[in-house]
Amino acid sequence: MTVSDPVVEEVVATISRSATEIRQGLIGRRGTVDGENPSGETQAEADVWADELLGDRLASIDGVGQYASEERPDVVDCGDDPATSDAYAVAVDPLDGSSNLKSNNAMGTIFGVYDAALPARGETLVAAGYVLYGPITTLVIATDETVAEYELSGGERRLVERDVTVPEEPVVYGFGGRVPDWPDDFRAYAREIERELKLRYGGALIGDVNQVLTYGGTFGYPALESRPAGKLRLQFEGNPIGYVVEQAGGRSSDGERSLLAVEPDELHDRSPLHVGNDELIDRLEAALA
Ligand code: AFP
Repeated sequence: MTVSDPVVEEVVATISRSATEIRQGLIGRRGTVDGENPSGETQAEADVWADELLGDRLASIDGVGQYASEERPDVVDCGDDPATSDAYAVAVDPLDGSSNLKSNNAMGTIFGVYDAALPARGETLVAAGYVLYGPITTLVIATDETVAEYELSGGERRLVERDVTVPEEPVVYGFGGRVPDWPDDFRAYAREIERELKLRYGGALIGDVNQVLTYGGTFGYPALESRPAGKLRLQFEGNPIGYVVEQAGGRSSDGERSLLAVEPDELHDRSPLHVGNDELIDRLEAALA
């Protein structure tokens, strides 16, 4: 099943074809480099390599006017300005969860296709999704038509679910950050959820969100006492994941409103991130009100 917009389909096909190569390329790139990413975090060799590989390929697609990555300080202009043309801007977290590389746990590649110049509100997304490097390499793509899941092998993608929806009954939860760093209102909410659902927290947003899409529940990386904006990046993680979960019938929130409605100031803005079943996000927002 291809995506109807030809430029979006080319972006998705490029990421899909690159995923097998990225997975293979993780071997031998598990160390860290001296540099830091624009968020001040240590970079794995694989972070830099995956960003260069995807950047070159995505920036060369006709119809892609901007490429931006969690690993690069600035937007790369690579075609018509999305602000004044029908070109798209592609934002990528090339390797989400790279600290899981050392421990050989799940990781992902996240992408968002914005019909606007970056930084942009999530409401301007026309497609978003992620590759999950798990036991099987899978690809989830959300458009305004549907959310579909594919298995990837040898650069090909095979459709396994054409209408992914968040299950009605929540089963799992995962909350990031350290418990003593949680604000009291969030901690009270978390204590309720912990008594109702099963803990699933793997340290890579993509692995944890895929649990929520598969079993129902909620994932959150909340505002922290030490970091009121939380840890995760709006353009590269919050918006794409918020779009996927909302298109799958769930909700997203920064604690007050849909992540897709948050107005960014800077390309690397962080935001508290909560996604999952409607009722759980309603309760979260009530707890933080
Ligand atoms: P890394 O890419 O540095 O491993 O960070 C992964 C991440 O951005 C996101 O994928 C996780 O949900 C979150 O950080 C985990 O953060 P903690 O290490 O604080 O639990």
